[in-house]
Amino acid sequence: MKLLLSTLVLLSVLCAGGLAAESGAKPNVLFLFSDDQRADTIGALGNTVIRTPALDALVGRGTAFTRAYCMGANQGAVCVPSRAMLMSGRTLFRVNEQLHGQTTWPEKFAAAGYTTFITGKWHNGGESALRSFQRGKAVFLGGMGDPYKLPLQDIGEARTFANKRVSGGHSVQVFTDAAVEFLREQKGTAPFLCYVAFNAPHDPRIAPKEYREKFYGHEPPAPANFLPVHPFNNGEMTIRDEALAPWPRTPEIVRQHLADYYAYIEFMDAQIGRIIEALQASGQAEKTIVVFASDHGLAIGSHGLFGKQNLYDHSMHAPLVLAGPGIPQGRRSDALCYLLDIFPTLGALAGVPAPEGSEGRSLIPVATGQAETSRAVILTAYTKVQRALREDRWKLIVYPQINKTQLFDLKADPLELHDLAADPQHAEEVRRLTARLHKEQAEAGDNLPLSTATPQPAEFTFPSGKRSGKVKSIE
Ligand SMILES: [Ca+2]
Repeated sequence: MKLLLSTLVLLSVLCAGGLAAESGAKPNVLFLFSDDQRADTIGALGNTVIRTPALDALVGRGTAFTRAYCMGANQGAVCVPSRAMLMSGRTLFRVNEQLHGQTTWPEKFAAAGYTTFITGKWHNGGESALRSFQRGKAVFLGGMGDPYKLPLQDIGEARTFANKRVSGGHSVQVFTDAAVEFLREQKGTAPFLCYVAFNAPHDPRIAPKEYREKFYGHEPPAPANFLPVHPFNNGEMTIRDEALAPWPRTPEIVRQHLADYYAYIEFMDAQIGRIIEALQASGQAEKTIVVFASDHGLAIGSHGLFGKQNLYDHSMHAPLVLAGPGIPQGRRSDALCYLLDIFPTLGALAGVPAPEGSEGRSLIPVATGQAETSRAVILTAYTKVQRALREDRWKLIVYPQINKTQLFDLKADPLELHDLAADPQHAEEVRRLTARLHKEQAEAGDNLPLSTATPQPAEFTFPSGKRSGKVKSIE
């Protein structure tokens, strides 16, 4: 039965692909990318509090990849390497964060005849932005800040920057206006790649008041894996993102943060609805692959953490949905994958060859049921202080600076609450996964030792008294 289903799905996909091939047209790509959005914040994927009708509709007409991961970061601003990996298809230890000398996927789309356009957050240096897109409007080159006052740039046909003044609007709306304007110009003469990178729901989480008001007195519940304090020193306990709330964390303050976070996602969802409407009005919707993803997740109270500088699922797991020609409708895939697999997937659907060095794999075989798995394991890394390996069932996290290991049975304990590493019953699992982690590190070009002769103190004593009001900017 399963084989028959897979064959039917494959046939319908091949038919859709065949139609595109008959007309000689390459599919358009509308790529919607959010910032710091946990995978558990989409209504159609199981969140009963948040309202995300535009994303829900996308889930309904596409395939949701429910185990997509950011590979991690060599610095606190996890956004930067995540986006560099996305754009190049390269893995963490082989990507250059500014993409120096590394060809990007959008460059290859342009070379294949696509009109390429960017609006929103870039974050990987000006040179690579100009090289990667032919045109851009309201491009935010990097960092963060008040969404009503961001410095934005336009990229002209001559591939130079022109300053743009934000005229009082919210940046998420400004990016949406730019995308809508671009889509209105599209008449089907050339295929397009339209990349829209929102700076939401990244802090400062300033959604318009009417979105925030809906949650006043109706704050979302604290995460089920909420803790007042992380139980040990993970090597990055007091970085800027962690200092956004005082210690010990309380359910009340976490719920206030989540209210702003959910409001910001709902506001962004309304803007995504405007973009989808513009796509439909352009007459191009049938020929357009729509992608929605985020650069990584966020803790917001889970495990006593607030940022994304950790390797728990809430922080490295990201939402990923694809819909359009060549993508099965209304499907879920639990295949393990990386965000850096997105562009190789689009390349496979559009017949665009990979840039040199791209290591990502097309997700089409798992989406269509031709293959059960794409990757057997996911390696994640955070600076020199954390390494993790997840398989279908087991996950190992190692903290080399304190010689600590955690083992989670994700099947029984998806929230990563019960560390089994010290249980003699699971000693063999820890040995096996540690060996596999070493192997994956070697293949990825990561030479960090998993233990140290001079460990740091494992206890974490949180800063007491009034926290400092000024925190260093880390995206
Ligand atoms: Ca981010």
